[in-house]
Amino acid sequence: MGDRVLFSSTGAVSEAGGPREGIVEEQLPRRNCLYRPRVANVDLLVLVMALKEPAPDWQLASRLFVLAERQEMKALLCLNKTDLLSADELAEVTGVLEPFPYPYILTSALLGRGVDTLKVRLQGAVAVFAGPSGSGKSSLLNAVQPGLSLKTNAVSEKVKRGRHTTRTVELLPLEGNGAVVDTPGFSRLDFYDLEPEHLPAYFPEIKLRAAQCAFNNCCHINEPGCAVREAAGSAQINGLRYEHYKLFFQELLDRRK
Ligand SMILES: Nc1nc2c(ncn2[C@@H]2O[C@H](COP(=O)(O)OP(=O)(O)OP(=O)(O)O)[C@@H](O)[C@H]2O)c(=O)[nH]1
Ligand SMILES: [Mg+2]
Ligand SMILES: [Zn+2]
Repeated sequence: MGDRVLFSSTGAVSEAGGPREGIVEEQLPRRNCLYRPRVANVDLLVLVMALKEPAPDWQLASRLFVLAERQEMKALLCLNKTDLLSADELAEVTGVLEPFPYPYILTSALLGRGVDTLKVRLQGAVAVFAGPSGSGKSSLLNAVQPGLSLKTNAVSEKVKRGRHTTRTVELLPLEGNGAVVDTPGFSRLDFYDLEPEHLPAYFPEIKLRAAQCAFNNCCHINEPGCAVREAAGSAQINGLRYEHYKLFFQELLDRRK
């Protein structure tokens, strides 16, 4: 899905207003390709994370952003269901997230908050919506373009988790210019064939700082003179993001053993 092809039209129109008939001459090279879901040529990865019901999973967010970096996709975070939080609770969350290396939008699919900003971001792009089940991916897309009429479902009363409502992956054209892919929710994400040494390149804020480390092969774990470790928890590097970096680094090391 999402592949670009060289198409020569034979001129005939199949049905009234339907697509033109023709021949697919050639599949053009893929700029990138996500494996789960399988979508090629994605410009933008939109991670939809609910702030409540279900509770946000920041580690999963960091994992997905590593994937986006590896695929050279731009990334955007939608913090959804803001209507379920008080102003104080919201300020607390955004405080924990600062500094954050990716743009984020505070949204409420229910109230329409942030939807116009999201619309602007989606213009002219092929965007994939990803995130946990029940976070509101389909609801947000319906708010962006009501004609999509995507199926949504209440999260379970008891465990406050989503019910895996979206089950198929579909490329949906947007009014104006652009397309979106709604995807099924997930809660686990694996790093395929990633070497621990390459991990710093996929944390933009770490990559930026790494040039100032005393050793140029610094892994930013416990080396002396590590500029990354020094900056963690400051205005340069979010402390939580650095914890995720260390966790992923160890995970990749353990896997190699
Ligand atoms: N209060 C509130 N509820 C929301 C918001 N966005 C979505 N919901 C509700 O959350 C539930 C899950 O929404 P969905 O859009 O189905 O979630 P999803 O991310 O597409 O879930 P899957 O398809 O299972 O991955 C629905 O009951 C929505 O009405 C929001 O901004 N605020
Ligand atoms: Mg859905
Ligand atoms: Zn370092």
